[in-house]
Amino acid sequence: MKIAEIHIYQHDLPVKNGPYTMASGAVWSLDTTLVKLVADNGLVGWGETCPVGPTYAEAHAAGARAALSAMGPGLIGTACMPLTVHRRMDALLHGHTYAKAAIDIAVHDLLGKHLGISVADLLGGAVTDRVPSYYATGVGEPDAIAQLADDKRKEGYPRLQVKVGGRPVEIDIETIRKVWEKIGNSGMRLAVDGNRGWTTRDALRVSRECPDIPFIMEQPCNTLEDLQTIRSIVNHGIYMDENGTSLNTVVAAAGTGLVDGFGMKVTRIGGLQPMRVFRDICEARNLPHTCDDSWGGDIIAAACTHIGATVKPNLLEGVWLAAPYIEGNYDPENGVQIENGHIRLPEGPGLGITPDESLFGPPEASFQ
Ligand code: 0XW
Ligand code: MG
Repeated sequence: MKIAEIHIYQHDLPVKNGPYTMASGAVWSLDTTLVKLVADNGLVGWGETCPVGPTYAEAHAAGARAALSAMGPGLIGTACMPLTVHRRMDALLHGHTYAKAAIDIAVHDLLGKHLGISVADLLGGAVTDRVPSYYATGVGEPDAIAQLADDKRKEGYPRLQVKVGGRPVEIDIETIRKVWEKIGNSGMRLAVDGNRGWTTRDALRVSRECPDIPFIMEQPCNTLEDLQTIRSIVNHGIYMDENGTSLNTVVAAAGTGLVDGFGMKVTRIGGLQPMRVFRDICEARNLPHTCDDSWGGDIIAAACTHIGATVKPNLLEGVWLAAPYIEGNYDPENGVQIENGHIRLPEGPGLGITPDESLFGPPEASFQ
């Protein structure tokens, strides 16, 4: 089975009750990119990549489509095998993993359909069909975030991620304390995500002023050097998110004990092929991690859920989806949903999603 056609679509995803606010800025609507691959046997596979605005990571929406268009002609005729396709993409363009991920996801969808198995089984085998999610708040007022935490606990989420940073650290400390007053005795796990927004001084202060609250600090500061600086002087576990840009960084961070776990994005690492390697590195080192993406609709949501379903349960920190912030689904029948804080693994071969193509309009670029 070979790639015969590539179609690239642009689609807007407005933020429900927006904006969504992080230390790096507020977003009102996200610009997502969809890729449709048609194989020489007529089968169709879908991929997606959706940076959460231009300042969260070294990725932006128009950049994804430019990179995909640069690679498009050179991918026609390539065998629909994940590793083969990655090597071909690397021969055509250096870096730009978040764009390559859309092709990678579509190849997994195609291959799963071809073999008649789910993407989770292609990735090693699902261990569950009910995948735990976690809820991520935006940066907000302490009382409002504490109330939201309580609501999400009642809804059944096993884990909460509270966003902090980009404002006086005293307000972050007040928020953490108020959230813990609500969820402290419930068993709900807590991550505090600085999204690179704290100085090392801020991280140290938060850790010293909250010694009784067992949260993990997710990407508290901007750089790897910052994480090295605070590693031995804070009393809280540290997870890497935005700095985990490649398998090379992950191997170094896991191998040197720089972090206690990861927040990982399928598209940032380059798609499901590198994500399964990341999963296995984490399992070898006994490191917990999430399986997320920065944003996106049903295609991304399904990809994250399929890989999440294969993670050793005690190491899975949850699969985050943008679904609570998006109106509607691409697939009106089998769209991915979060119910009681958990996600049902889509059924059927491949990703198990059949998008309503009419939502996307005509492709921005096509290659065949
Ligand atoms: C909570 N997320 C998974 C969604 C936003 O894109 C940010 C991200 C994170 O953990 O940084
Ligand atoms: Mg994060």
